[in-house]
Amino acid sequence: MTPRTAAIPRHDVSIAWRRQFLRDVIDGLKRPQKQIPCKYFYDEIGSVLFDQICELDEYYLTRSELEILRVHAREMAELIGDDCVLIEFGSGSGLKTRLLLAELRSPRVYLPIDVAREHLEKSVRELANRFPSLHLIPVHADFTAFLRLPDTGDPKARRVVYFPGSTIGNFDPVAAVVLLRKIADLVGPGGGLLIGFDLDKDESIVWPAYNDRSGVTAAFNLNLLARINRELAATFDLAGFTHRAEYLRTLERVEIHLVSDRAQVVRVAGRTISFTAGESIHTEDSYKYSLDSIGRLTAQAGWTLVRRWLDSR
Ligand code: SAH
Ligand code: AVI
Repeated sequence: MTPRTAAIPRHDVSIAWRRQFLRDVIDGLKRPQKQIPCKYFYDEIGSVLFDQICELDEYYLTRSELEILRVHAREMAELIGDDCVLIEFGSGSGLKTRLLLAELRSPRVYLPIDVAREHLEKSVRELANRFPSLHLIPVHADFTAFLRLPDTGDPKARRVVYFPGSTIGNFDPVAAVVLLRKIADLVGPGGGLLIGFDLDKDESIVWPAYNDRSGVTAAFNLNLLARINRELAATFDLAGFTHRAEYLRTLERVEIHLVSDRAQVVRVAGRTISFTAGESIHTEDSYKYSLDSIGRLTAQAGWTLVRRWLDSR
């Protein structure tokens, strides 16, 4: 049988992506605390590494959220209602998507939005084979920049955004409110949001999730420099940088850095960037929440909490 996917057109909003990547990297590396936005982790290799992270014993987030979905997806689907337009933010491998789609009644159309093009295409191919009657519109875009969705031909259908994985935690609280407001605008009055937040927990659980024994998270972090070498003609020596992840409880976040092991100079697209020994590039934050902080954040963005589900732990 011919895979249905050959006929799935992708909606592409990634105009001038490379130029934006270069600008963000140069701007970020010129700051006193060097930084690179974490959305650039997800090239083809980074997406595979992220999937490996999700399978690590130490990375409790995926397991916990899958448990929540297995137990409660039916109830979630009932609250979403029949005939919805489902829009997923950062759909990744689509594993969590399948559990929700299996319970949804007659969804009109499913629009996964992701910056990782190859990953998006692969997950959409798998979904198309699993849900042959589902209307799929993959959207290759940066959801922080992206505002207009393709016309789905269902102006009256309820729009619901699905945003699992605690990807919201990769945004600082101000940016998170901006993004949640943007989602409210996207779904319109009466629309919905099903979102995953990682709760704050003991350091003995959080720290290993970002410092796994097999070094996959370190490889994921370092791949950012490899990607910059590949795509922006840079000269990062990966052996000269070390992954560092710390749980800064007072700031309610895990901070991830790449630390320069020695004084060194790197060229990026013709520009020179200097590092002192021990200087770092801040590559990601992963915020952890309390039930109160989730309530405050979502209320600030104009959302009313209808229901929440926790895992057994
Ligand atoms: N939802 C999945 C994947 C989470 S990983 C899960 O819960 O396991 C984060 C996903 O969001 C990745 O697939 C990444 O490519 C995507 N992503 C990160 N920043 C993004 C952005 N600004 N715009 C679109 N997709 C983004
Ligand atoms: C996608 N995001 C929620 C992950 C997290 O846990 O913050 C990304 C990640 N970074 C390192 N490990 C996983």
